[in-house]
Amino acid sequence: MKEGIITKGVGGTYEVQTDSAVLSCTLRGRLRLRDDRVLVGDRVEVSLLPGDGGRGVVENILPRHSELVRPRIANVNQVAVVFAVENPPPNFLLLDRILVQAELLQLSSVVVINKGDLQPEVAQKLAQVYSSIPYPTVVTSVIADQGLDRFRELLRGKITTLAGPSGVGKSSLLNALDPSLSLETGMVSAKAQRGRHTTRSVQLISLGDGYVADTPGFSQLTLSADQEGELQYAFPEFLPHIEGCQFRGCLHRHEPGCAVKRAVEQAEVLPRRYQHYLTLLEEAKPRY
Ligand SMILES: Nc1nc2c(ncn2[C@@H]2O[C@H](COP(=O)(O)OP(=O)(O)OP(=O)(O)O)[C@@H](O)[C@H]2O)c(=O)[nH]1
Ligand SMILES: [Mg+2]
Ligand SMILES: [Zn+2]
Repeated sequence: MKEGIITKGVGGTYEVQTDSAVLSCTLRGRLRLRDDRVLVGDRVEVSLLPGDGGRGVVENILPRHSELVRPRIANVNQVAVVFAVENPPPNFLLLDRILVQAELLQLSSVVVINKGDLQPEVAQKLAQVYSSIPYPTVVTSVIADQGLDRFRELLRGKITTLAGPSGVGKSSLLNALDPSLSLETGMVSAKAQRGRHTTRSVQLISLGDGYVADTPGFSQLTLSADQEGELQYAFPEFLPHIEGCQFRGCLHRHEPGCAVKRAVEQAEVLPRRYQHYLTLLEEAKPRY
C-alpha cells in the first residue's frame, strides 16, 4: 500500500501523487457510494494494480484536517493572497476580505504583491504595511525575476490555495516557479469575456514538497450576525490593543475609551484596515 495525495479528479478517475510517482486511480467500491466522499487534497492509501505501475485503487481516505468549500479542497492550510501593485490596481477591501476570511477559517495567510517591476517603490511600501500586521509578505515580479525564491519558500510543506483577482499574475507566478507547468495566462479583459474561470476544475499542483491550487475563486466573505464579536480577532494588529478597551465587549466603533481607536489615532493600526473592519462589521450586523 502506498500513501499519496489526490491532486485531481475527473469522471471517477483520480490522480494520486505519491513520493515517487503520479498514479491514475479508481476508487474502491465503498468509497464510491457517496460522490463527495473524496476530495482533491485528501491524503489516501492506494494499492497498486499489476502492470506498468502507473495505476492503482484508492483504498482509504486518511483523516481530513480541513475542508474548504470554495474551492472545494481538503487539507488546505494556507492562503496566498496575490494582488498586483498595478494593472489591475489593488482592491484593498477585497484583499482584506480575503485575509479576514482566511483568519475566520483558521488558515494562515501570505501576501504576495506581484508586478513589482511596474512600481517598485509602491510595492515596497505596501509590503511594509502587510508585514507589520504581521503577514509573511513578498514582493514578486515574474518579469524581473524578483521574490520568486522567497515565494517558493513560503509554499514549502503547505497546501496553499491562491486567491486574488483575475489578471494579477497567479498563473504566471506558478509558471515562473515551475516552467514545465505551462499554465494558461493572459489578458484580463479577454478572459473575463469568455468567463473561463467558473468552469475550471480543481487541481493541486505539486511544487517542491508543497501543493498549490491555482483556482481563482476563493469563497467570498459573508459574515453572519453572530460573528460580529469574532471579527476583531481576524485583524491580528488589533490583538495587542483589545485588552486595553474600557468596556468589555467593546466592538471598537463609537465606544468611549477604546484602545483600538486610540491605536489608529497613534498610527499603530493602519486607518484603512480599521475602516475595512468597520465596513465588514456593518455587514455582519444583525438586521432587525
Ligand atoms: N509587468 C508584469 N506583468 C505580469 C507579471 N506577472 C504576470 N503579468 C502579466 O499579467 C497578465 C495576467 O497574468 P495571469 O498569470 O494570467 O493572471 P491570473 O492571476 O492567473 O489571472 P486569472 O487566471 O484570470 O485569475 C499576463 O499578461 C501576464 O503576462 C509581472 O510580474 N509583471
Ligand atoms: Mg490564472
Ligand atoms: Zn475598543
